[in-house]
Amino acid sequence: MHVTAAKVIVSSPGRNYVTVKLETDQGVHGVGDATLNGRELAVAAYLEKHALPLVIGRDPADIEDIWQMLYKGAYWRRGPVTMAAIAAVDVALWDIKGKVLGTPLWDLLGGRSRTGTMVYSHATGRTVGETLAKLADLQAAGYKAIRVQCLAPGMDEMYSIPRSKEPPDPRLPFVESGWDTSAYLRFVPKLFASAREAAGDDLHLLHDVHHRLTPIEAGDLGRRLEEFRLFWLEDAVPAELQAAFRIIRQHTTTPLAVGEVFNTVYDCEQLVREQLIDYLRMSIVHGGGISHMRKVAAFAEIYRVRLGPHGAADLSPVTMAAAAHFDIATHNVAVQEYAPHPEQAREVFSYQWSVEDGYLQPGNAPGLGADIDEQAAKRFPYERDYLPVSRLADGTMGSW
Ligand code: EZ4
Ligand code: CO
Repeated sequence: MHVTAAKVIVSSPGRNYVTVKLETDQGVHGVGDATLNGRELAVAAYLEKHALPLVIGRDPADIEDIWQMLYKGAYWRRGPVTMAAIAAVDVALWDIKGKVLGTPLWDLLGGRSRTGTMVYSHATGRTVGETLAKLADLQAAGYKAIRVQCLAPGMDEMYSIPRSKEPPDPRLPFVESGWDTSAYLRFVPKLFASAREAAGDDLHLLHDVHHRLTPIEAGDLGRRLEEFRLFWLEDAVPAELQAAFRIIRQHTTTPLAVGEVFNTVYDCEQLVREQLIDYLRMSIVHGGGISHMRKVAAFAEIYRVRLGPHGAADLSPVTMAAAAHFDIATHNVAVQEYAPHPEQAREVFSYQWSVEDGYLQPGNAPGLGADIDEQAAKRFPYERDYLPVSRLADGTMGSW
């Protein structure tokens, strides 16, 4: 058996997605997600011009060897563009293997470790009232874990809060100005006092700081949130400096999560080995695919670190399919982020996974149980889009 064609499909059904499709001489094909939000075409070019020509003619059964060939053979290792490209090929190969063997991926990965993977959804609002109303709706819909985000007083825009106005020039990043650390730090404990009171004791509450604090500020926030018993505090600081988490750990027992931007195990090696975090947020699409994430999970398991993979809407339904299989099979997965995709994505992607009563289920179709409709994808051409950038009140560039 060999790969006869390898395509990159870039489409924008509500937002941009980059999808790899591998075809074989046996008529079986596989798909993988390569979306890197705001830098989509770099991955598409990496795949089209450099990686995919190396995959054509190979036996798709040899997943590990193809992974190693793409990783080591490039000489230039790691990085989000390279690893998203490798991930897409890897997932498509696992999809083909499952279809050839007539087996869903969760079965190939060792069978079920749980009956369903708990997901967390997002309660987000511009006011506390609006946020608590969403929290109540999601709780009523059966979610067991909910991330709570709300605009702090005095700010008019904030990450993950719906925009109040559109960018002045859609070709440029939307500038989110006026980030005020002290207003945010004063506000968040009040928000969680209200959220815990409204939600009761059983619901898991999460919060994402989105890389905005210094280590000592993060330690202070974590300490003041302890009484509200968060499931986790995410991305409290930018994580290029893994040792920074030692400072946070010295000050708080609030569980810490980080890693949605990590690409390989080397990005979290110190965090895991020193047990500086409780949850690792790496995803299949940005973490080198199923093959690399299996190694990451096994390494984390030794140190009692659990996984809570990234699952924002910029991770396509194909990544969510891969996650559904990986999560149910992997012993140390604790929770999976889940954000609904734009409605038009259903016209381009078909998939078997589902969220039922707050749990993610992979379905029983052979392989991934997900596919792309190439004709439908053509109706949604790529649209240039950027992530916002953040500025402090005095105009200094901040972290987003
Ligand atoms: O900002 O997916 O936890 N989720 C997040 C996301 C990320 C986006 C970046 O593309 O922080 O909303
Ligand atoms: Co996040």
